[in-house]
Amino acid sequence: MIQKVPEEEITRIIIREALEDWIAIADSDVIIVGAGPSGLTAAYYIAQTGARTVILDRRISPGGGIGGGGNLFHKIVVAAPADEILRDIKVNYKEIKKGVFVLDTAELISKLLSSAVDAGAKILFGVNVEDVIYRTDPLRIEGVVAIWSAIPLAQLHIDPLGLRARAVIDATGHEAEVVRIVSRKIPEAKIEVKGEKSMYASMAENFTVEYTGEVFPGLYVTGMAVNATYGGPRMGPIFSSMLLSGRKVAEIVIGRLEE
Ligand code: 48F
Repeated sequence: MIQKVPEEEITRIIIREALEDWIAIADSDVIIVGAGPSGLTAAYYIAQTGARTVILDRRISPGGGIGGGGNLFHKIVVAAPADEILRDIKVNYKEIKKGVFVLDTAELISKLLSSAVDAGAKILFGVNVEDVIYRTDPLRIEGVVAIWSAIPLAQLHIDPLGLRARAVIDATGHEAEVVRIVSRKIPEAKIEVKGEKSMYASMAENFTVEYTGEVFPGLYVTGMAVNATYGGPRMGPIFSSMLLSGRKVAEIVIGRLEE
């Protein structure tokens, strides 16, 4: 027999424990917006240092664009040196030729997710980031403004909640949503989002890693959001730069937190 747990007790456990987490994340070291490959990789390396790391994703499933593979074929290609990261998170892969690897989408999602969680990152689903918190003198980003994703979908007029963080990472993918918000709502930040260009896989991969970093004080960008921000091409289902960009932004943010 399975032990009986009355309905009201299940409800109280869920609400009490979830609220404890929300009270803690009202003030974090790092908030990452987006649980795709770049955001999860960044969370894995940052959380290992003991920094209080939170990922918010508007969907109720992890992995962002990983699950779609290439046109729904369940494989992802990765090129060297991103295989270092695959080994860090213990993903099984096949080496097709020197420096070119292929792996299953489900395995990449599950290993990235479990590695980030085991490192100590808190991942919350169904949370939409719709704005940022900013400060002047000096002008900087100091957090995000979030609301359950179901609320804007239902077109309800409900005020969101502000969550403070020492660093905010935009890992929202092709739309660079957080950077776009800053560009639109804080004109004195003088940020222009150039928008992503058409496909040129090898150029795109190097572009992503090269331009990964701080876009504005307190705001960092990783993954496809880099290409959208700075006008780089797309690369399709080769994910080396998503992983390497996640690791690079982690190294930059860890350095800043130590300053
Ligand atoms: O799109 P996504 O996977 O971003 P990524 O890490 O990786 C891109 C690749 O998947 C692929 C590619 C590489 O070859 O081109 O597309 O750059 O994951 C972004 C995640 O952010 C969430 C979204 O639901 C997705 O899971 N997201 C986007 N905007 C918001 C958000 C927002 N405003 N609030 C919360 N979550």
